[in-house]
Amino acid sequence: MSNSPADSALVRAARGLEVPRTPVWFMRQAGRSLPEYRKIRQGVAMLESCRRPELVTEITLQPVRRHGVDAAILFSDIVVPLAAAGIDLDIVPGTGPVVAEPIRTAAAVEALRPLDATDVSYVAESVRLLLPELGATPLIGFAGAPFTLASYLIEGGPSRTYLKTKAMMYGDPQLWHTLCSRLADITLTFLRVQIDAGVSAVQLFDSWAGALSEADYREYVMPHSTRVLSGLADAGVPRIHFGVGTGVLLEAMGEAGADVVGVDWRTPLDRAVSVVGPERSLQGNLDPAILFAPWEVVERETRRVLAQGRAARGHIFNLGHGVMPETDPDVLTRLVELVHSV
Ligand code: 1CP
Repeated sequence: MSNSPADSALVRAARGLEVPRTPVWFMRQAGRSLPEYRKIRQGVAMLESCRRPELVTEITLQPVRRHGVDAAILFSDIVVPLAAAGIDLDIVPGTGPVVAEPIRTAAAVEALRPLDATDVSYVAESVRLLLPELGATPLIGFAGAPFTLASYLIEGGPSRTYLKTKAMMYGDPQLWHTLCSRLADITLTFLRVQIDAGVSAVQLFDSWAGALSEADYREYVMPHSTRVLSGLADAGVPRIHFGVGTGVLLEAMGEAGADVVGVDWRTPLDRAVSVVGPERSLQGNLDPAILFAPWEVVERETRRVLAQGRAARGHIFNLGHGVMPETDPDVLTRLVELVHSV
């Protein structure tokens, strides 16, 4: 077992197969919590760094080397395919993605062009450089789901309330569905590029879908995420579907076509199992803020997550959301050792 990425603990747990130990990786494991990341990123803008395969390779490998995690996640961003499709946007330090001309009209939606695989050839190249370096460690590819991408395009940047997003969703459902349908096409192309280049699993990030009720999620969002996930059903790699604050959406997010449902820290994994059912695995869900508590607390909470995860057909240990930049990387390394020892 585990001499190829396709037979790794991560892929096996995602499929509900037996594993020698619970696989663990961290969302945002490559990033500002690592001094070696901060150093190598000096003087290179975020989007530019995503377009340099040698840099992507090095940054993607950093947390694997340092922490001994069971998977790498490609260093990129959910807005990379949008920029590649011609949208004028930037990732502003301390803020996040900022869109020069937010998309709020039919004309703007019409102007959104499809993504061609050649627009993101640097992503395929990065995956190809990474595979021999990673050996048996699986590489996770990812993309943003239509709702989360739409929220950045319509708001023009990060938002707390999603007011403009919801204004379009409720006020002009036809335009909303046209936009999300185009975003689903972009996401599907972006994920296929990564799968064709050799990633072993994919994660669809619908980080902000938790802003919606279940009924609205099912009506306005789920058809588009389902098209993405079901479009990859025969691609041969497990599909992880994640969002934050999605306690009431877990059932629908599983139904959308996920092999693994990602759960944030608010919903205990044993409760998530009773909602998601026995046909899917779970990923999660230690509160990233717990890593700032004394080690005894980290250990107690980690053991609780692992115990609750046993209710699932397969469990991939992760945080409930991304690593915070202020996190002590040594705590992450110790956490990986703990998960492997239980
Ligand atoms: O200069 C920097 O270092 C900027 C910080 C940063 C980093 C390291 C951003 C800006 N993106 C990234 C990389 C990134 N983004 C990864 C790398 C792989 C890894 O996990 O190690 C991934 C998976 C993402 C995906 C991403 N980008 C998501 C989904 C995951 C999540 O956190 O929910 C989202 C919502 C984004 C948008 C984004 N990009 C960057 C920021 C600060 C944000 C969030 C802004 C907001 O609050 O809305």
